[in-house]
Amino acid sequence: MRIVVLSGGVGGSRFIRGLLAATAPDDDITVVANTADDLWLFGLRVCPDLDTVMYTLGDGIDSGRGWGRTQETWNAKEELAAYGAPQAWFGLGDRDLATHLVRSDLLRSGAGLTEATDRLCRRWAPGTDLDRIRLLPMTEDEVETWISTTVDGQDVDLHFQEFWIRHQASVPVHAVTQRGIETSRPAPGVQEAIAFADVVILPPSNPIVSVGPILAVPGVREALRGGVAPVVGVSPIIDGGAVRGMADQLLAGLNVENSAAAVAELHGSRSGDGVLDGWLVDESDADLLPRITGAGISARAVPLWMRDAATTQRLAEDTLDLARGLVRG
Ligand code: FO1
Repeated sequence: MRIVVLSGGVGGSRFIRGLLAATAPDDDITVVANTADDLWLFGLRVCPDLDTVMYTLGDGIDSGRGWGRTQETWNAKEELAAYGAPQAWFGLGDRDLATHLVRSDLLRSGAGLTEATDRLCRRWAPGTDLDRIRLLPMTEDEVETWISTTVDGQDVDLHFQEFWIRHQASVPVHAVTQRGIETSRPAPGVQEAIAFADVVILPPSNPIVSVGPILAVPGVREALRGGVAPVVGVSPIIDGGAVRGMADQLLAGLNVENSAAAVAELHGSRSGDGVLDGWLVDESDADLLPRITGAGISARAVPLWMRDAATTQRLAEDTLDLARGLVRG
């Protein structure tokens, strides 16, 4: 089976682990990761969602934090703070720093982000889950999510990472823009992977800043809508709250109702001008099923909490099961 997953960082990576447990070794899994979280930091290109997928599947992740490296130290970060460096708010770990140095070196030498990602994965893949997937950036062009907000009475635009890390998503969200998205192109292999897929999955990643940007790269929606693979998503909202991160603040800032049904409607049904064929909600949201099916999206209520390997594998199996029932002619 050929599976494509359009993934953000933490939630998407956890789901992919379950998907690997739920599939056979000869199943072909391509992960298209969000790159709109990326930022320039002290001259280095940092790609949080690509790194989170790579570290999680490559067993280098600090599973407590859900991002960054295990056995991490923060000497460089402390020294940067001592110098009063303006971006010292970013959690730049000493081990993680090596990833940004190697990637930035590759990019400077003319490699695209796809090749740079491939080169980094060669270290992590052998003998790990990362070896069973192909990790692609959504685009090789620079796209960044910026948040229009108000800080100390001043209207200001913040890079998403500054909004999330420095301000802990505690400032108001007036608008979310993906700078550069209009002229971005799908990375090599993305449209082909979607065209040849048997199923495309939207895992429980943030709909605004993780899945949203991938769908917004010109050509991706068209590939999904034109492809034969059913597109099935897993709600990142359970019982009116984000499972993790700041999806609820972002949805509220954009006047999108904080519910599993509203996110499904945001992505839209393929029978309309959207991309979804199926949508999974948590059992606590079963009352939303009629609203979702009414929007032209097949829906099921299943346990959505990824508490451990078994529940995560079960969620992946439920996702594939829903997709099997939707195979399109
Ligand atoms: N998240 C935080 O909450 N604080 C941090 O200091 C932080 C640093 C960081 C460094 C590298 C990296 O790959 C991810 C990092 N993240 C941090 C997570 C990151 O902001 C989010 O995972 C995504 O960008 C949003 O999904």
